[in-house]
Amino acid sequence: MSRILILGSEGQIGTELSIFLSKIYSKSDIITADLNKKTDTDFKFIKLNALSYFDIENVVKKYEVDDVYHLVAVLSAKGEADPLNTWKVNMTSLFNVLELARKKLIKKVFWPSSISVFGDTSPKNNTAQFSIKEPLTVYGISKLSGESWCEYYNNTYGTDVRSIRFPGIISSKTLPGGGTTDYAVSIFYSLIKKEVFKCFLNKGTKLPMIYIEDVLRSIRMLMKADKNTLRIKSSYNLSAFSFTPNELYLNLQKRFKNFKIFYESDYRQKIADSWPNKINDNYSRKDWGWKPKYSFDEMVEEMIKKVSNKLNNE
Ligand code: AKB
Repeated sequence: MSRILILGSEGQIGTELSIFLSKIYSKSDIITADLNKKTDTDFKFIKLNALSYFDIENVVKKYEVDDVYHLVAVLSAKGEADPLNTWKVNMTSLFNVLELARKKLIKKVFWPSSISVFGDTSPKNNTAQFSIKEPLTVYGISKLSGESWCEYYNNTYGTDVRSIRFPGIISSKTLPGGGTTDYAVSIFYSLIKKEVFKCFLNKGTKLPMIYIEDVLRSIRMLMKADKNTLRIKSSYNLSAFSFTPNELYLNLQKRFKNFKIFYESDYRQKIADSWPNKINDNYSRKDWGWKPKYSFDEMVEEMIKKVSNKLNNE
């Protein structure tokens, strides 16, 4: 069994990944790390800045870490407020982990990329693994560059770094911080709180999305796969379902008749408009058997249950 380190453990993916992996690994083999502890989980927690190579190296050596899940990132919308800092955070933290792997201090790395690597010149529908990529945001530029570096480390040093281009992630434990797809999470909070929802994207903006359970499963499947079957050394396209704000609203309104929405798009509209409507994930399906479990409807049902429970227990 490997010992794992989750960097960015208190974020949207990290808070759920640690719990998910604790069903596979023994709890004592999971080390979580972030700038600050935000959740009430009782995993071993290290306060750490992923920009410091030596801080990560010390943890890796002290706890004899095998695999690192590197989830630290400034997302697409927030990233635009301070482009140079976004570049610094997203790239320096990645290099720190890639260097640990190159030096053979760790065995395997997982690093998430995103649909933000695509841009206005990419095909909108059925966007393929190797479609044109001209990202609009600093976040997208950092993810695309990061993908190339992962591929470089894989090819040049034999580093085992694996990556997935995630669509918008819908989850209930921790709110995503500063993404363009965040409306699809916050809408559930407005619904349960009986508030009118103000949507920052236009009603017809179709985007690829995925439910967190499928995100966790995909990470596990890719990390478990035989390295020799993985043809993509940069990052794998991944798909689950796509919908517009209006389709999500109508789905919710079917169940909650009085729920109201209004649309007031802002700077995030331009970012969303540059992203694909639907992703082609043939390489993931062929190379490591990817198939999503959650449909749009199932995600909606789960989110209503989970967000209701969460708010009732607050
Ligand atoms: C964002 O909106 O920035 C993220 C993403 C799609 O990578 N959720």
